[in-house]
Amino acid sequence: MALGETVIHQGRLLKPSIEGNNCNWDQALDYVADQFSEIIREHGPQAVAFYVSGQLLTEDYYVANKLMKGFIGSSNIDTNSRLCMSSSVAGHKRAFGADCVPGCYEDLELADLIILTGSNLAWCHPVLYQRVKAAKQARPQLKIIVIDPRTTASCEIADLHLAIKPGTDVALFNGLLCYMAQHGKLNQDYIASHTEGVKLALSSARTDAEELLKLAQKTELSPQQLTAFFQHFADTENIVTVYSQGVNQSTHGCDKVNSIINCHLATGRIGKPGCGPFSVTGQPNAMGGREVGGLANVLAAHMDFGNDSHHQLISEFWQTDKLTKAPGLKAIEMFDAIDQGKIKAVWIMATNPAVSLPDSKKINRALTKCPIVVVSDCMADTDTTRHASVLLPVQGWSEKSGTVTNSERRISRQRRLLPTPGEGRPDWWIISQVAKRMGFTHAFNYRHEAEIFSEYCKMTGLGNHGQNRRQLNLSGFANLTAKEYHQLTPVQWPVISNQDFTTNEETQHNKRLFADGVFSTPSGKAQFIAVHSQPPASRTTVDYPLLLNTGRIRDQWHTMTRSGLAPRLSEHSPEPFISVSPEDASAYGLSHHQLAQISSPLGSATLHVNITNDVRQGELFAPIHWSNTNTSAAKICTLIYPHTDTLSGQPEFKCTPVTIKRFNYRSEAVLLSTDSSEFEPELHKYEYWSKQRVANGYLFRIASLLPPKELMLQLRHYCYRQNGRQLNFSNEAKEHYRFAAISHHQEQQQLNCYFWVAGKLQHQELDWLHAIVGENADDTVARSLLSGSAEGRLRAGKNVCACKKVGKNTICQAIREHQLDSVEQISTHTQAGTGCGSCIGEIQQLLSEQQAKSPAP
Ligand SMILES: Nc1nc2c(c(=O)[nH]1)N[C@H]1C(S)=C(S)[C@@H](COP(=O)(O)OP(=O)(O)OC[C@H]3O[C@@H](n4cnc5c(=O)[nH]c(N)nc54)[C@H](O)[C@@H]3O)O[C@H]1N2
Ligand SMILES: Nc1nc2c(c(=O)[nH]1)N[C@H]1C(S)=C(S)[C@@H](COP(=O)(O)OP(=O)(O)OC[C@H]3O[C@@H](n4cnc5c(=O)[nH]c(N)nc54)[C@H](O)[C@@H]3O)O[C@H]1N2
Ligand SMILES: [Mo]
Repeated sequence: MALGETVIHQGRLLKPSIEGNNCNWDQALDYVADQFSEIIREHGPQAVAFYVSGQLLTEDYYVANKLMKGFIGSSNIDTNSRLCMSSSVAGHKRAFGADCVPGCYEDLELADLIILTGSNLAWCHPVLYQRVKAAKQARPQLKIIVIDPRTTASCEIADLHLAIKPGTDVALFNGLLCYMAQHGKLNQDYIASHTEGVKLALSSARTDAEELLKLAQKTELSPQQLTAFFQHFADTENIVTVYSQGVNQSTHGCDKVNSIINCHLATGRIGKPGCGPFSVTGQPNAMGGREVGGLANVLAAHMDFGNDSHHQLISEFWQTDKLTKAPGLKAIEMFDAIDQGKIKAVWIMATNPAVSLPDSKKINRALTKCPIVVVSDCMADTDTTRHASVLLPVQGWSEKSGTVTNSERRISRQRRLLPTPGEGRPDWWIISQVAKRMGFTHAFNYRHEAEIFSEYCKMTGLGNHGQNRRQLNLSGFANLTAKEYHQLTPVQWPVISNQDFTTNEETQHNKRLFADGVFSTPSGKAQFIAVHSQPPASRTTVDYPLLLNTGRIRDQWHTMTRSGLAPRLSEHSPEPFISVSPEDASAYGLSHHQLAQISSPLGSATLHVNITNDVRQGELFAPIHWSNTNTSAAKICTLIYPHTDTLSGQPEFKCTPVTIKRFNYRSEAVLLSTDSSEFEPELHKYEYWSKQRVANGYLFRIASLLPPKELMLQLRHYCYRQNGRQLNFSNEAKEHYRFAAISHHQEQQQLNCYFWVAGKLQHQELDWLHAIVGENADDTVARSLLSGSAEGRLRAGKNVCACKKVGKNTICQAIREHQLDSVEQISTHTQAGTGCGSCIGEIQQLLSEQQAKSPAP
């Protein structure tokens, strides 16, 4: 709902450039093609790489993969999906013989038990979550179990929350498998007819997790909790286990995935309505990328390295003799090779690795050293574009056109809605242009994305029959006309004949895979994988006794290059924070909202302390979103070790040993400005700063070792240059200094610049500041600025509902004044929660707080 605020021209990359100098497209494309060709000539195809992303469209992805694997003749194309889904990919392939999600979203509505493990669905898949919530409201017998070391917003609808010890999921699911076996709950018919390997899997599970008390110790759950979980599973027919990064992003991510799949296979809970293991994908097109070969270890269209027939089919189809024969470097290995100088040119598309890959210092060093760094992005200034030797402006969402695939194998069209600012071009066009200039004209002569799509669909049909049948089959689309492509409505694959996309949804046969119990393995049987729990790669030590977990917050997307543009989205969590349990806070002498420094042996970050019971003692949680473009030191990947799962290559992002200490400063400031260009170059002087987009400008927070008066003098130095009438307020005794510059603008007073310096500011009480920069600085505003406390309409408080812009104080006041006692009533009175609904948990919490303060008579 906030996308509208992000499709703005501000901050966009508008022109191609080489080494910082603007150029035209021909120059840029020639340069990239020449540099890549020259490096390949001199050092071979292994000396170049593409690092791509689940935010490319399928057509972009297909062309990038075709160029690298098919024509450059190297497999060094990997994607940020390596950080996201690769453990699920490997887990699926081990169990099913192919990377397939068996079920569909409807299964969530048909299930009687949904297990959410390592998934904060409420914040990360809010639309799906609303669907689950509505299903539960309609059918209260639908039970929800959340397995997550943290208490998350998803726990709002949970009947049971298992705050598991991080990394012990394999033991938990092995325990479940043992319980099912002990209680005669295995589906012996299904096991016998459709699976292989149960004996080994069971014996491994038994040595790992048979004894309840030991399992309780291992997982740090109580025997009662464990039994409750096992019994729910045993007693319920239709179960879906939804999993995401708490499972995948682990040094034993694949084992975690297979431990879940084992339980579904052992009980036959797969391939039928309301059942199945369900990996929910992260990015809009992480699934599409997996299908067209975006990962370094697979070929396009679910064909495999090492399969001669696949190799021949693709070579003939693409008319190439250069098709690569062996897997390439996975993301972490790829950046190691760049760091070691083995890769001399890298092209980064639609991802921001300087922020999102572990061990940021190494990534920055690698990108600094690498002779040619081409970056295709829609935004001008990111941590990664800062390293670019060539910058290529692309079309972003709303401007680009193509297809994406979601978690339930559903392909949808993404259509062009808005004109592209500047000279942005589609990613597929840029790649094809470079390919042609490298001499591969015949294979990259695309005029329209529809041509690429139908070529890819044809490819999925190659040799796809009989014994060699692959699930991923889009042959039904092979002869799609441009008009049909344009009008395509969302459809699940496989699409084998054109009836698959012309018949209506209800009669479609492709909703679920493996319904016939036939899998994509050589024997046609699903494979149990014997797994045994193992501790995460890095363990706490005396110096680094706490475990750092990282993940997402409700209102930001990844590295914030786009979501950070929307003022209302940054109000939910305006600053980077670290969640700490009350026990640890007191042990480490930390207070709420104070700054703290968190360190691992690789680096450190400075964040605001958020004391909360939501994290377990000994564990910390920090969001992944902030970068060097919007904070001094909150890029959390700086601390994270590049330990990976040996099979999938996926890094362990959720389990880093760290330590924490309070960060002492002498002064703090907030600074509001409509135009921050004068001020930003000076920010590096301050020990801590963060930058937040607010309506009509920016809000900076600063902490410094300078005394307050000194900090005030420095800030005033920049702010004096701002237009308008200048107002100074100071209280020397309290060391509080406030300053405002207000100008006349079309009959109105407008606030251009404001700061407030003190030894310590009460940030929680400053939410009202977000709304006033660039706004009509009427008497209410001026008085508030002067006194430093919100008056009148400024009292609405922190935005709780981002969609309808309803503040915390407005909600609390409505509860008190109208004696409201349900979220529905609050929504009716204030409109809060009537947008996307992802704030309903918070509204419920506010209601409970208010009720606790003044219980109903
Ligand atoms: N708002 C928002 N939504 C997003 C994104 C975003 O940036 N912002 N990004 C999208 C992307 S690309 C992705 S991949 C998805 C990710 O979606 P999720 O996977 O749901 O999100 P995360 O916050 O990364 O992690 C999920 C949970 O795993 C828990 N966890 C940590 N360690 C363990 C463990 O050992 N075991 C278990 N069982 N749980 C553990 C964490 O505490 C966390 O609550 O979100 C997508 N949706
Ligand atoms: N510590 C920690 N680190 C993590 C994670 C974690 O849980 N913890 N999660 C990991 C996961 S699951 C993921 S998916 C990654 C995400 O990490 P990234 O992929 O690095 O994050 P984004 O901010 O989505 O980067 C996308 C970039 O592409 C640009 N862009 C947007 N649209 C387009 C387009 O159409 N074309 C092009 N060429 N560019 C475009 C954006 O401006 C932005 O710069 O982070 C990973 N890193
Ligand atoms: Mo992701």
